[in-house]
Amino acid sequence: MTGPAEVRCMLMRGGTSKGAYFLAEDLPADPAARDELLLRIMGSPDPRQIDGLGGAHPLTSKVAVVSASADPAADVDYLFLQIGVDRPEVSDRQNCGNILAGVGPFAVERGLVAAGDDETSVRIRMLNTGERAVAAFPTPGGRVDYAGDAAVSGVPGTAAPVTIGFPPGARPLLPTGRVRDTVAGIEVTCVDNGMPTVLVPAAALNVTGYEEPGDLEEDLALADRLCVIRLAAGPLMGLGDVETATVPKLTLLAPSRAGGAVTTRTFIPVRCHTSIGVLGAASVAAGLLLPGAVGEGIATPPRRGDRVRIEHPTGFLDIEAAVDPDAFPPTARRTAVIRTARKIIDGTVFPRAASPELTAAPEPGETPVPPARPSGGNDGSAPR
Ligand code: NQM
Repeated sequence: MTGPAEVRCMLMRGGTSKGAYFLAEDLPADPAARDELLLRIMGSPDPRQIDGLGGAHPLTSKVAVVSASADPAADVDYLFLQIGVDRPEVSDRQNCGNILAGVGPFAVERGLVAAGDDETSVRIRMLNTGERAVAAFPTPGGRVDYAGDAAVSGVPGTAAPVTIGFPPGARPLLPTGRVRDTVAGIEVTCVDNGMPTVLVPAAALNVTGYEEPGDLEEDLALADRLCVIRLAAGPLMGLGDVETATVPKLTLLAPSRAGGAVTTRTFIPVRCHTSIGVLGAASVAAGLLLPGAVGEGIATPPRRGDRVRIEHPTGFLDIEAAVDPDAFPPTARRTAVIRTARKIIDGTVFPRAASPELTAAPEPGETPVPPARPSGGNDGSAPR
């Protein structure tokens, strides 16, 4: 495939992630041609992504594709794509709430949505899941203002707040239909409040849950157990075979050490997150609010309807979450979060030349090209 020699692109930080934002009309309409082009733009496959925009980590190897929505209930459509770091894979099987934070500002920057005088609110249809979000952010004088005093743990400094509300989704909050499951001999709670997530007590895996992400990634016995749990939980959650998928995520729970509801370490699904995903945190918060879930006895019970503070390796993430645990099945009522986003570069990206040997997906068990550490998922994951 050849594709365009240059593409309009905006590089943005969204929450604790960074990604390349495109108008859908600036990319090939055919998904295979689009994905092949995006691999070349991001510099994948290559553990360093040295020849592209990617930042050599799944949290910085992300793409947002945005277009005006044909749905009258939405202003824009947002498709999230996770670009493999060391594998030539592009996945639309998960959403991303951090990259979502940049979608509203990007839509205004590209003229898809007219800015309000003070603040602009953008209704977003998230194509990965079919769910919706509304993002509100300051636009004084009709221009996006990225400067402000909102702090996000894991991001240096402060920036303008992007307030994101999620109406209840149509997907079941408890994808297995149970508040607890025994998976690979361990009691877990499988929950999906925007991100399919398996909650696992850290102690059940013989870790404290306070370790540094890098130390957890080096624990190969832990990696093996997490892999077994994930592969068994995926089908139970209705996700089918998840061997090459980036979902479900696995979140280890330990008692709070800083006044929050709980401490977390999240695997996405093989690399350990340096903080926690937005929708991942929304799922953890909803899971903690469900009586009988594995967080009981570990988490400090958040009062219903309250802000749930999820601690993570670089601070905390506050989620406004309310569930209706008495409904059958239990449902989420409300979820909201404050993030920040920032335009980093707006311009033209020049994709690496096409070379078939770099973009062909390796057969299972085959070493990715170029030779790189093998990975357990399309997230540029750690050796298995
Ligand atoms: O859960 C990482 C991130 C994410 C996803 C991941 C996210 C979310 O931190 O909404 O934001 O879980 O792969 O960007």
